[in-house]
Amino acid sequence: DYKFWKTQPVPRLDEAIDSEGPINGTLTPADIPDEPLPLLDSFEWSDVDLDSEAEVEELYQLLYEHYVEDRDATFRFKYSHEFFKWGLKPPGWRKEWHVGVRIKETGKLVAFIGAIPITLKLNKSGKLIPSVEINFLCIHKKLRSKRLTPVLIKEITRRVNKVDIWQALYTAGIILPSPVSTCRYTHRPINWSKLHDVGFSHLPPDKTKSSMAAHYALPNSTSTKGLRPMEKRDVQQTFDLFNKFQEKFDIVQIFELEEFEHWLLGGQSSDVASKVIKTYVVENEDGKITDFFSYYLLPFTVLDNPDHSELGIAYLYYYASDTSGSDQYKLRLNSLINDALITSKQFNVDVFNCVTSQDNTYFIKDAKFGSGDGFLNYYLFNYKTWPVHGGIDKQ
Ligand code: YNC
Ligand code: MG
Repeated sequence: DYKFWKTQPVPRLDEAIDSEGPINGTLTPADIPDEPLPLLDSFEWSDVDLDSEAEVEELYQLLYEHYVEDRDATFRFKYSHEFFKWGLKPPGWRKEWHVGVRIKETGKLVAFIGAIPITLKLNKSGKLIPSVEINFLCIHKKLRSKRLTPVLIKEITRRVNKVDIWQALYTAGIILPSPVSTCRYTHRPINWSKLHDVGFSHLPPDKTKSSMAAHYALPNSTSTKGLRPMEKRDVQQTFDLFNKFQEKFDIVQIFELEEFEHWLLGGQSSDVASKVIKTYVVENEDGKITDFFSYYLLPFTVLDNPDHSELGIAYLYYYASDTSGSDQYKLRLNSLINDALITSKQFNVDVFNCVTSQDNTYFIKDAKFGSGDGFLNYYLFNYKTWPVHGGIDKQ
């Protein structure tokens, strides 16, 4: 019955949305307590210092053992050190938004919640909303069901409110009050045999293993003329193309140029660029960037399997094409995505995922993505707006 969520500024599940705007719009930073929320005596708050390799490793270990699993506990997300640098240290990041809880006596990190600054734009009204995105909420398995989550959420809310930000975006697999949008996960097998070996993909009764592998086989080289990895010199042109393309979606994130470079090229970190985020542009004969696509790498740990310990996974991220709105757009998008699949093979990707957001329904079927059993719900904190079909356009 959502004992905690009932007390928060979010729409009830049965609530009919009849207006748009903040749910509680009356507070100022001066109204917010200066001190952290109390914790049980044996625990203490501790900001995780992501500039310290040792502390990144502590966060890595916490999530490696205790973060999100699939329904049957066969797989668990395996976030890398580089992924934390990318996902938690974009321009404007704050150390006090990397909230840890430690056991006082031993110093062991047992819980985490993170926030990063973002700007949301509602394209229908043109409203810009300074917000945070909340991610990486994780509690050690031995401390589950003790109502620590509400404390973590209230504490990060306090810290965010203190700098005069009152809205947040977050996603979860579970249903909470109330999703502004819901997407389905879809999966495009790249290495079908391995997916079958680890129990991710199943052999249909009327098929053979080799026919399945053949069905998903991809050419070795890409087909789009002028396709190449994005470089720093492409940032401005790609940014302009992206901003124009994003206007068609109801709710989007707005980036500064520097943020765009961080999210699409990994910012200054070459480790992030090599291990996490992959972006390709299409440059035409006149040197104009006409299209781009990107995806990030986030493997699963395979739990309890004698032959495999890790599954390579790519997630489709942002893309844009200047053919959007024309008759060629659907075809163009299909060949771009097909090229994305092909390029991902070199990064040991076993399955390529996307959700049903953006214009993804234009290619999901033709590119052989299959519906998964997972859903991704998108939530806004302290903001009411009409439900969005096809997802918020973000990672
Ligand atoms: C969840 N994922 O409903 P009620 S996603 C939000 N997001 O409250 P306890 C969640 N709330 O129903 P446990 C949630 N999961 O009584 C549970 N809850 O109102 C709610 N898993 O707390 C739940 N990471 O501590 C209930 O639950 C209350 O010990 C129960 O811990 C939950 O990062 C969890 O899936 C998820 O580590 C931490 O199971 C734990 O079970 C765990 O007794 C594996 O909590 C990892 C995992 C979640 C990934 C994510 C987004 C989080 C968004 C949080 C909401 C942010 C709001 C905006 C704040 C900023 C505002 C500003 C401005
Ligand atoms: Mg708990």
